[in-house]
Amino acid sequence: MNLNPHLEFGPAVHMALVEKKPIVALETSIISQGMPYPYNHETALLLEETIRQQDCTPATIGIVEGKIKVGLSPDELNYFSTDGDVKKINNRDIPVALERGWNGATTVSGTLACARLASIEVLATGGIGGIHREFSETHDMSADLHQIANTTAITVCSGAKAILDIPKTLEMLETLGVIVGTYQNEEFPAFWSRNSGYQSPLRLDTVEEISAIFRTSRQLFSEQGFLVANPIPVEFEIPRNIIEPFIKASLAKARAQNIKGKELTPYLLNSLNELSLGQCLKSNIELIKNNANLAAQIAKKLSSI
Ligand code: PSU
Ligand code: MN
Repeated sequence: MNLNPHLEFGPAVHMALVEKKPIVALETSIISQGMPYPYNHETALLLEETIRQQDCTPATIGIVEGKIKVGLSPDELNYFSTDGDVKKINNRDIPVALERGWNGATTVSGTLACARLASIEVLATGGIGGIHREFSETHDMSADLHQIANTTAITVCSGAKAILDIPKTLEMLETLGVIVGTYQNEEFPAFWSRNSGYQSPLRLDTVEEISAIFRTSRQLFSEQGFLVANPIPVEFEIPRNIIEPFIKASLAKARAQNIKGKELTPYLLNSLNELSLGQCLKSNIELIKNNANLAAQIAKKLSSI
């Protein structure tokens, strides 16, 4: 057990750590900044339930009054879903949030940093942050990429959000030494769509194969990230030609209103959801659920070997 004074565990996570049972970490930025109420709250509960159904323990991670809470309580999940003042916390913000006693919803980078402190090796999310399409002007590249590279953990996602520059994001993941593979498909997925038009560096067909590669990586290197891209189930996907005009319109609106930095991702997600009449949100929920399910299978496999 980790005795780091900044960490607090929910009772189920505490038990699972003591008994060395499989655990899947979940981020909270997707709840507090990524989805509107009440869908965010329903999704938070659904993800935890999906993980429990695989005999794994969910650990939804956030910062509560200046402590890293690994395994939020039902009341805390409700609070993170409804309070508009919960801050978006990436990896660099954690010490500040703790020192100032904030409540904060962790992004993938923030959640991975906390999961590592708690010795949790598998995380499920929707889409990771990456290199934004206007990178050459803004230099906006999500902190997720560096943190994924520096954490020996498996991040299960549905690729990078299609609002990003997917080929540049893939290039950067290679530069940073991250193992990247797509589950049961050839192409790297584009979040709402199964295919991005870009080949994935690896195709991964089984949970056994994923676990074996991770184990070997862990034996060789103290820090190497592993990104497993899990395409959205076909019945919930939004074809690229349908979503792309919505993305272009949302990016244009963001530019006109000078939306930048931390606000950009939540702004674009919200705009896309409006333009697609809720279809983006529906797909988003389905793909994360699918990722939580795969992450739990991987965590189970890892704990059995
Ligand atoms: N995926 C979603 N919704 C989200 C995010 C991802 O479907 O809200 C969040 C994640 O927490 C991710 C973050 O880590 O957006 C990336 O934000 P930025 O581009 O500011 O690094
Ligand atoms: Mn950014």
